[in-house]
Amino acid sequence: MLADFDKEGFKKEVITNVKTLFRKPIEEATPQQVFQAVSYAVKDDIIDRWIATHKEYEKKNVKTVYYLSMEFLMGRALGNNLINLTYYDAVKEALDELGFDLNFIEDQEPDAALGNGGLGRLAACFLDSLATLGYPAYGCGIRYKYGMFKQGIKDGYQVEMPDDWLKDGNPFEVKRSEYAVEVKFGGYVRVENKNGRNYFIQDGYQSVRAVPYDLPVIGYGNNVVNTLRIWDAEAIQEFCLDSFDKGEYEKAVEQQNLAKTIVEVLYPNDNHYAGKELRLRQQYFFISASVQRAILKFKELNKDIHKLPEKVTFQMNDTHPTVAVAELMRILMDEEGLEWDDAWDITTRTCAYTNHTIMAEALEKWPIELFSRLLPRIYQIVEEINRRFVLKIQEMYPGNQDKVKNMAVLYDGQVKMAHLAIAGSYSVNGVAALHTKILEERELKDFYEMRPEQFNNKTNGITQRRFLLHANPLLANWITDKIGDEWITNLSHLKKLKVYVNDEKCQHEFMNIKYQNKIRLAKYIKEHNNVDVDPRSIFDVQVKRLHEYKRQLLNILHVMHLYNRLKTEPEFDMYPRTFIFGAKASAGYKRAKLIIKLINSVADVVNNDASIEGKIKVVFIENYRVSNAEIIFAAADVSEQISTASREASGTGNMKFMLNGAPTLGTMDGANVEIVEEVGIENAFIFGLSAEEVMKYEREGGYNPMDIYNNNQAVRRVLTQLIDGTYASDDPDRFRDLYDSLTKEDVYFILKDFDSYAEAQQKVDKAYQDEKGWAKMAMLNTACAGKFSSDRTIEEYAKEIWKLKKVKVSLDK
Ligand code: 26W
Repeated sequence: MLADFDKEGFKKEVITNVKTLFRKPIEEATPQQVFQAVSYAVKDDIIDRWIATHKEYEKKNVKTVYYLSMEFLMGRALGNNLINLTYYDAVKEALDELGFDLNFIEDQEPDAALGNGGLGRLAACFLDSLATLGYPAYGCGIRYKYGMFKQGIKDGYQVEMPDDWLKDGNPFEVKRSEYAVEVKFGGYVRVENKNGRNYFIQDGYQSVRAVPYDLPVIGYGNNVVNTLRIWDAEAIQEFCLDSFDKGEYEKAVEQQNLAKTIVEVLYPNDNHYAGKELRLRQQYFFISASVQRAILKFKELNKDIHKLPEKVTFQMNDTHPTVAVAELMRILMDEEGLEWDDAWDITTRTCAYTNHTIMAEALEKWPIELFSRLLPRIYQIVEEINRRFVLKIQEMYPGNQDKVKNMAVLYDGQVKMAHLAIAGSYSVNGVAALHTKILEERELKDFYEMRPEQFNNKTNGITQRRFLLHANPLLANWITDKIGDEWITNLSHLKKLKVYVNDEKCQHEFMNIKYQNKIRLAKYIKEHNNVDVDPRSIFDVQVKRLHEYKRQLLNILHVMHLYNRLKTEPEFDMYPRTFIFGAKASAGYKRAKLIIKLINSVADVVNNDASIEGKIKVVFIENYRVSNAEIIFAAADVSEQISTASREASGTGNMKFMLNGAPTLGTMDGANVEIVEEVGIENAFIFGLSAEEVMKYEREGGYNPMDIYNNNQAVRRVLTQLIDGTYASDDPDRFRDLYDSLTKEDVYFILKDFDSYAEAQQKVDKAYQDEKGWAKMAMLNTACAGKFSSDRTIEEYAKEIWKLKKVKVSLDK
């Protein structure tokens, strides 16, 4: 796929852009300005494809998926756009000739961090795959002014700083004022009878203008450019400065403030529902805008609204966009004039729902009082959905009050968003085989029994374009040398690498690439954390959101245990290991923040103890995010995926490590199960309770952690060190909360799994010292990663849920 790239023209355009944007010759431009100028030049190349793609979609009147998501964790755009345009190397060369290093220019771009973690990054990978496969799709979300907070580490503690990602402007976005729509909040519903039909009219409301900004999503080498549409809020009435009428003035200011607050900031909670009114406002804001716009677009090309399900699917990314069900009903009835049954039939053939978590504290349940006050018309519709749904339950299970209690949309004074999503959708899917099984057999059992055909699994995936081709150019080139470049758009080709895993020369090459990537990461760590790490040590990595169920605490307790052994067992030896952590904790999640402090406190002690001769290093990488993740995955030797079995719906970091040749050290949880299936259990380090075992303990009221405390000296020792000042000499009680949580309940089975984890860790130590064996294992992980491409996932969604057709786009010259 040779790109028709005009290098000289491009160079000229960069120079011109610097001049027109910044009134400067390029020699005087700052790196940020060069980044802007380069991005605008690249955007020029994107625009024609973008227009051509949408022209083709319109011409063919294609079915389109609207991926509705509160979060899109896109990371940086420039490098990825160049990769997918297949211009990366050519632009690198052009910039070299202008005296700039492309990598350095890429580093000037702030991450678009409009997401928390797994769910948001999955949405970003899906957009990449949709465009690459040529499927018509929009991502619909919010243009948060502030994305995921920037994390600093001060004195070992996390501090949060605002992420002002738009401060220099976003060169790739296009504001589309012509597509603005109005979104209404509050007020009351008035009924008006016209020609014998009741019309419901919202009055006395406050409203905002939703204005879309479009970002291009570029398919790999296929001229397709899809759209990520993120909504900004503006006041309906322009602020009228010369209005001295007090009432008018206040109203104008109020509207401005309402608009400003709605899109101000991404809620930094991951897997934890906080029930904030502003969050519900955000949800309705972007859903109402997206659904209104989608219907208007549909009507441009189609006459009969009944055909909507043939042309549109709204895929709801978790329950956050679930008001879409009621909003679509509202539009179909109040604006299109359909009767309930007709509208409901269309809605339930248009909406589909993905569940991403079984964590009870993540379930969204809005108090009816709040919901009905903020969204009076939507609430009426939800009430009617509930009334009819409950009737259906009673019809199927006469006299069974438990079923109603477990499944109703409205219960206990709350609107249960998951129940609304299931009632209003034709498809409900989990994100890994084990997760879907748990949904069917436990979490959503009653719904599954009522309508089993509605349920399906779509195991998550990741895009190899970002997480191998862009993140790990050395390995990408090596793979292409060996098996050609088809893996870029068909990852199953990686299995051709299997013939090389016993070849010593290949093993050397592969491990040497890993070593080069470890040097790159070591340099990053030195620059950003000022810690020296030895690239010859094992890089053992756990990077993900900080959450008790993900068990970073198990990892650091084990580090404390290893340190104890080095200090007290003269015959104990281990291969040098660098334990690398990266994690943001929700700002209000105290225990998670304390775990970060513990990791840093252990680092302080261990890293500065010369007596252990550098056998253990602990590093906490500040501000873990998509852009540094790319460097981290490429450099990892060991992938820590150690969640309590049954808790991690899928995980996607596990797949990124695997693709980059790092074996999994993990529990049989989420997609780890499928990773082991692909690579073979002998090429992973599996430990701990199974999901079945965990769930059995839970049914029986938990287990007693004191049994382990009393019988396991190593565990007792590290627990005692949590409260004796070993890692908190200035305040020995600092970590008491962690001690208490482990000894009283240990709801995440950390002590229960400790021995099994330590044993698996010993196996890692031994396995790594067998150089050839390790190289083979690492290569097999890469070779067997084919299944975990988001291209595979999206093909499954497109065929089985969305029924989309691929579109080809050519550029008329
Ligand atoms: C309402 C607060 C809230 C915020 C975010 C609740 C739930 C969430 C997300 C659903 C949490 C999340 O990111 N879940 C992760 O989704 C990934 C993609 O499917 C999975 O790989 C992870 O296992 C799952 O934790």
